[in-house]
Amino acid sequence: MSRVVTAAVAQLGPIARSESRAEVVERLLVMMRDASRAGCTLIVYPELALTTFFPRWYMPDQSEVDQFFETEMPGPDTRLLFEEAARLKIGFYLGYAELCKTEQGEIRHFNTSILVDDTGNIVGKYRKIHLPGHPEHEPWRPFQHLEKRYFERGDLGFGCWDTLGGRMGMALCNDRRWPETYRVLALQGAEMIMLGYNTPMHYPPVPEHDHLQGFHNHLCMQASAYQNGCWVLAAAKAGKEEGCDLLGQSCIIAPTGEIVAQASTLEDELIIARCDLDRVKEIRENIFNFSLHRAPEEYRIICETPKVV
Ligand code: ING
Repeated sequence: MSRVVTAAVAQLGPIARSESRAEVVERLLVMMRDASRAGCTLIVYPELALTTFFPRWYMPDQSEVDQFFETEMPGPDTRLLFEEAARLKIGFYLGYAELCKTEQGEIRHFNTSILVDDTGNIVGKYRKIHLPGHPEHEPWRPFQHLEKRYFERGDLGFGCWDTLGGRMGMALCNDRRWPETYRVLALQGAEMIMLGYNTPMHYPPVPEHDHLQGFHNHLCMQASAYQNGCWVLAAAKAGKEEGCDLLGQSCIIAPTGEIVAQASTLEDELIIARCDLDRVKEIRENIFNFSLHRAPEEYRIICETPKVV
């Protein structure tokens, strides 16, 4: 019996700074209902899907920064999403800014994603490991990218969960550019890797690469889907958001590296594909049969040093 998961990727258009959580959740619900009507059992939302991409601004006042974070999940505004998911029997991946307290009462800030099953239960959580950008205000930039200031590096590792008909892995945005992300998940048996992203078209440190944002976006994910034999579901926050142009090109990529569905607008747009999880075998049992062909004893340097030796 084939293991086909009918999956949706919900691209979000711009979220204004003034937009409330409730207004954003309503947009998420519209796409969840569309996905359900199309027979989907899973929907992937973008990174930081509940607010505008606030790391673009330098905010010296931490209480202003904290307004973009969720202190509970589900919370008063997001509970609707969980309830509708359970009613429609559809699971979802959601990216959001997580503010949490340790037992010792210290406050932590993470760029987080959760995996919610089709009964509305949170079955998995991931906290972003590859944080791009810079920690201090850099006024030379037309806009900031202060993820290294506002978030701590994730402390949960890269995880996989058996849910929604397959073995699911999660990542967030810049993680998708690093081959280690997918290999660590694939070595845990991930068959489907979900991720959301907010990617400005303009990259201030190297503006001559701006025209390559779309190419690099798909290059990383297509290569990694193929080299690890897994499905990749990628949801963009897209369009001109608070004056900053964000890349769209949300997509669903097969284990062969082929894009099987792609967004064509910079707005809220649903893309859908029937993902046969057994297709991972075409790759995993042949060209990238890890146990037959990998030589980890030759790769030690990858784990022993963060930089060129
Ligand atoms: N955004 C970007 C990303 O990795 C970036 C950062 C933009 C890197 C443009 C390189 C070029 O897609 C996040 N949120 O990680």
